[in-house]
Amino acid sequence: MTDCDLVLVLADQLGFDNPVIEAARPGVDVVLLAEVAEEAHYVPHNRHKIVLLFSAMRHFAKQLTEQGFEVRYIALSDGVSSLEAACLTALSDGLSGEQVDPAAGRFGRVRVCEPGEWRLLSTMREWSDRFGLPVDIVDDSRFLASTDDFNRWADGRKQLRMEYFYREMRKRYQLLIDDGGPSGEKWNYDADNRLGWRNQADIPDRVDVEPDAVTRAVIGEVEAAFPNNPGDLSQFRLAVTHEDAQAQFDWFCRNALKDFGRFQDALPEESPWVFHSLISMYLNCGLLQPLAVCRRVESEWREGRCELAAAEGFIRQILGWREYVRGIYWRYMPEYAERNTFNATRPLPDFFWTGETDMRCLQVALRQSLDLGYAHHIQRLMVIGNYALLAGLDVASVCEWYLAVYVDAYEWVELPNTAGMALYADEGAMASKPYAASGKYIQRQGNHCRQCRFDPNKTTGPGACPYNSLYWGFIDRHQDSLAENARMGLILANWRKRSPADKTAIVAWAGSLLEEIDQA
Ligand code: FAD
Ligand code: DLZ
Repeated sequence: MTDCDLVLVLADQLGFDNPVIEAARPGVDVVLLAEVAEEAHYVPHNRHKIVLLFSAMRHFAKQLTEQGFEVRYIALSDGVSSLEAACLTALSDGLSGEQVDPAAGRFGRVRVCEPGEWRLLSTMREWSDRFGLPVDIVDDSRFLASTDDFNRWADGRKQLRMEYFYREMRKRYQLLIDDGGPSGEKWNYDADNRLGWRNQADIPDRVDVEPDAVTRAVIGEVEAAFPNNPGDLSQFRLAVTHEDAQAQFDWFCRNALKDFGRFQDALPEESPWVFHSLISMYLNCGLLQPLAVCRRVESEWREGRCELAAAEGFIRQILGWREYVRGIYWRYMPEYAERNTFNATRPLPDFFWTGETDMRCLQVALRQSLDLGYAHHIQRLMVIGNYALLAGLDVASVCEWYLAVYVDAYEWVELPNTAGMALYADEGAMASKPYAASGKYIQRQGNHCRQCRFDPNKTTGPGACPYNSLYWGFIDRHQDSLAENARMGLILANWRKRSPADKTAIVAWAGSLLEEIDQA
């Protein structure tokens, strides 16, 4: 058996902290990167995502070569269908004959860092038999809590709640900790981070990354190969290298972090990104590292450049939520993907793929999601997700839509956020209550309603904001199961004390809206 490893690097593992890259030996092992149709087609990925990954892969391959690695790069135009086929192609390099035996080639072993999706992991577990070679699937050490860490924390708890996990993580990494306790003596500043948008601050213009020659070539190839996928590539401005991703994050720290906290939940009509960081797509594919990002934001606070509420709010998202959702995903997969608390099965309306709806907040959020592959958290949760929850849209279809549309979407992070947080389909594993809200919430958080033909102050009749009756219709439909949740008590009591005539009218109006969705 030869000593040479074939080291497979997936498109979302493009960092030098990838454990199989850390262990790879220049001059001995061969690193394989492969652009393959199967990964690009299993959902209709946003073209921004495909361009980001393919261009970042090509840049990373060049960096690896410069560091002395032998790199085997399979491009989309090579027509290799799957990651398995890509491995077989590379394992068979130099072999000839009709029945090529990969085990007879130059490699003694395949190594890969575990993927971020159950689908791919279960396939990879069969590779060793198929290749006739050992296949090492190495733990993904790029996260701040391993799946074992998370399970140790979770085992024996009656309920899992992000807040308690997050506190442990703060202590473990000594982030925002002073004298053994939380900096500022509070663990969580969420209550300071919920301002609605009333033009209180200037939203800074983002600094674009101009596509270089590699990216321009990839854009052309992706436009030709994926003509029907969402994504307006004339607007592609993402970083595709570690340096440019770092520069984007530096820009955020200098220009937007100070306002990130208070406007974290704001819904302004005039900006897709508000004061958000736009780094999830880089963290998720390895162009930025989560701990470095958190430490930098802590130092911005310690050096007086932002308030504690902004730094804590930001660090909580990465050290808390990002790690927590990954823990939930691996703890409960594969059955997690089958959960459907409210038996929601209504087909996804076509406007999810076109953005053609008169509900202004939803139209803005859908269009930017389709065109740019980006929407900030409140758009994903309280505009699109909330609509899907209230309308009882089919859980699997909604999850597939989220996985397809966003540049940062991989199942480990998309599924718990969509099925768990937005749709409450996971029987409360992620969230303590459904994030259901009426049009009043959307009105409070932003300025979309001013340009909308629907009135958030009306619940029934022509011109009434659909979120209102759908909200009460949802509460009415699920009142028995919601009654088991103490946090829903007040809302249920409000509904139950309304007059029978009111309730009948609202439920009937909601029913007519649902029929419209079914007939569209
Ligand atoms: P910021 O608001 O600037 O936050 C900073 C960082 O915190 C993000 O970059 C991200 O890495 C992390 N973060 C914040 N919230 C979460 C969260 N709930 N879960 C995990 N990480 C978080 N995030 C993804 O990375 N991929 C997804 O596919 C994805 N799908 C989502 C689906 C739904 C229904 C919802 C409600 C949320 C989803 N999120 C997802 C989480 C969050 O909306 C995005 O991470 C965030 O909007 C990315 O924009 P940003 O980088 O500007 O984030
Ligand atoms: C998302 C994606 C796409 C579009 N294309 C590729 C690819 O051609 N090659 C590859 O290695 N990975 C790709 N990916 C990312 C994988 O789908 C990702 O590794 C899994 O979803 C697990 O997170």
